[in-house]
Amino acid sequence: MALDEVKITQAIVERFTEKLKSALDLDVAIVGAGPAGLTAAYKLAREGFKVAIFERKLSIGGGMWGGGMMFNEVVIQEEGARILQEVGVTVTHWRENYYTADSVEAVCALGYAARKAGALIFNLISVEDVMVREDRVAGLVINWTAVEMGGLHVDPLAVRSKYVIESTGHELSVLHVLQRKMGVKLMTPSGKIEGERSLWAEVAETTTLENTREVYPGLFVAGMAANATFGSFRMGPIFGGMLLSGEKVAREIAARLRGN
Ligand code: 48F
Repeated sequence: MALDEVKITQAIVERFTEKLKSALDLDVAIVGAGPAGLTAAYKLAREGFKVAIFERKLSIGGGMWGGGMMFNEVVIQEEGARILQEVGVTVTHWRENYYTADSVEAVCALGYAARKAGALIFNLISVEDVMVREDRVAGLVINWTAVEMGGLHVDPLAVRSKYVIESTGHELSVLHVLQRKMGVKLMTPSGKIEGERSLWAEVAETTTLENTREVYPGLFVAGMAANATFGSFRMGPIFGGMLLSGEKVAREIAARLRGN
């Protein structure tokens, strides 16, 4: 049968529009498709919640893609290895509590698991602000990354969600906007973003989990963004904490959504 370029175009436009329409009213909107965001999306979608991730870049995976300094292997501890194995990644024991995985395989598997569980993943869309109601975050303000990169004056669109997860890594881009525009008191020791500290893997891995929590009503931080919020250390290319953080934030939000 003859191929019609306009039908190809129609198919893309219609299908994408259906996808975007179904993401306008969510249980959980996730900002950033790094390992923490992907794990959270997978776990929440598997429980039947309506979830979408918005990722600024063309590719998902955030800082996991490139392993350590472009050596495309990641290190995880036994606790985090369980999550990678759950989504089908081959995890190999190195020594003591160090396990390794191919970073490309890990990103692909996490993304595939999240999609197959029902989470929507939108790449090339940047979150430029949040939507607020009274003293609560009530959704996201989104725009094309191309608009952001071009510095174009184009108004954004909005997505409603019961909860937002910020998993934007070191950048912590959304919370910075909320703090700057709303001058709100965050649930941190100083009431403000505490800021990320230099490299200390052992402490950083533990605190990532402790810092994975609600920082403003309706807004949770996960992954490296959690440590940047609460003033903890960076950890370099060890990823167990990121995966466990995604799992924890999913568990806590699921409990709230179920009214527990
Ligand atoms: O940085 P990233 O991988 O965050 P993570 O899941 O994992 C951190 C590790 O990669 C590593 C580390 C631990 O071993 O220190 O850095 O916490 O992924 C964050 C994603 O968020 C996207 C960004 O492009 C990246 O893919 N992102 C950041 N700001 C926005 C955004 C935004 N405003 N809108 C949409 N996506």
